[in-house]
Amino acid sequence: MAKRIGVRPRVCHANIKLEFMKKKISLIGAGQIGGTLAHLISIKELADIVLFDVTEGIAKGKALDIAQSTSIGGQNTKLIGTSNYDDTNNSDVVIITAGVPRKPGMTRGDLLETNLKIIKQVAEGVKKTSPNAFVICITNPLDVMVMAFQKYSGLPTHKVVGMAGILDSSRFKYFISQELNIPVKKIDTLVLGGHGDTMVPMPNHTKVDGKPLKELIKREKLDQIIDRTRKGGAEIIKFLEKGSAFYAPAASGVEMAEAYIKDLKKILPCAAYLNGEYGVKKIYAGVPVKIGNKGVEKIIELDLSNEEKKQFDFSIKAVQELFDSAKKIDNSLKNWKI
Ligand code: A3D
Repeated sequence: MAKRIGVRPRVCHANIKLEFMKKKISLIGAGQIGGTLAHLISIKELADIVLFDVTEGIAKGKALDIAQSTSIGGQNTKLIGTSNYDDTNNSDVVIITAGVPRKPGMTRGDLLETNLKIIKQVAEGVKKTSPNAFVICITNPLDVMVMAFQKYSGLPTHKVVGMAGILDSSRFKYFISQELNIPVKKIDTLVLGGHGDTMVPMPNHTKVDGKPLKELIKREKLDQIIDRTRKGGAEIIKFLEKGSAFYAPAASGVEMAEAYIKDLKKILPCAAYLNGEYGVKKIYAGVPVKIGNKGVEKIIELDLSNEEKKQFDFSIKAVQELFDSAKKIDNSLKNWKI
């Protein structure tokens, strides 16, 4: 297959027609999030899509269904479903959702052993077929799965990121908008740290229509919203009984892919590799990053208050402890160096 080199003009017929080569996004895992990602990406015509799953029928069935929906919307997006990694060759972006989701009462850490094995298989497939891709991991437990993927695949750290901060921030923002009866568009906020119960919503860095959040909300109510944000995933799992959230996680993944493909240089909270930033070394955790066509182009270091730094460090400790558990499950993770 020809090497993809981004936008390339092609000449057709007698008239010179410039047709721009589309990007290619491969979705590893065609379950709830994978299918929703494919649908959103096709609606936006962001790229051609390969839906990959070990259960081939799911990938093929969803790809065909979404492809048929483009006849209604008129989108020019190609979709295929497959269980063959060769079909994902030379993807520009790979989004990983392969793995099991939580059931009611489970923590993300309970998924560690099962999903670690799956991420190892996925990393081998992606390394062989799309070593130059921008890889967004969504599989839980998020921060540890991103680290494991990076270590198994050997892809550069600025091209391997995790999706969590956008989702956690979207939940925080939504709850604030509901409480204050203000459109979400007018709220700027973010959530840092690991994607778990120790995540760090940042009220001091939250503005509502330009005003500091703390001037608009009582401490007690704010604490309730922070707690609900931290437990946002579990709240949905409890309602669904089977499976976990997928609409907002997929929308968050698409925002990251779009920032990369369109070189938007957007600042987004993502699980990124820290090598000294925020006083932390050799670990992935949620921080604001600039995403453009080189991947993670910059880690944005915010001034944290003492309390925020304490919470951030506590969250990092939780990520480190879970990664230590991963090393006990797979010895090969011990010897990896970034
Ligand atoms: P689900 O609908 O079960 O889809 C997962 C898919 O992965 C299934 O279709 C499986 O067949 C497939 N799969 C399993 N093993 C492999 C493999 N080796 N290679 C390729 N495909 C495989 O789950 P989902 O889409 O709801 O969730 C996927 C993951 O995302 C889970 O681990 C969730 O916990 C996680 N998740 C993360 C967030 C974050 O914010 C980070 C939010 C919500 C869900």
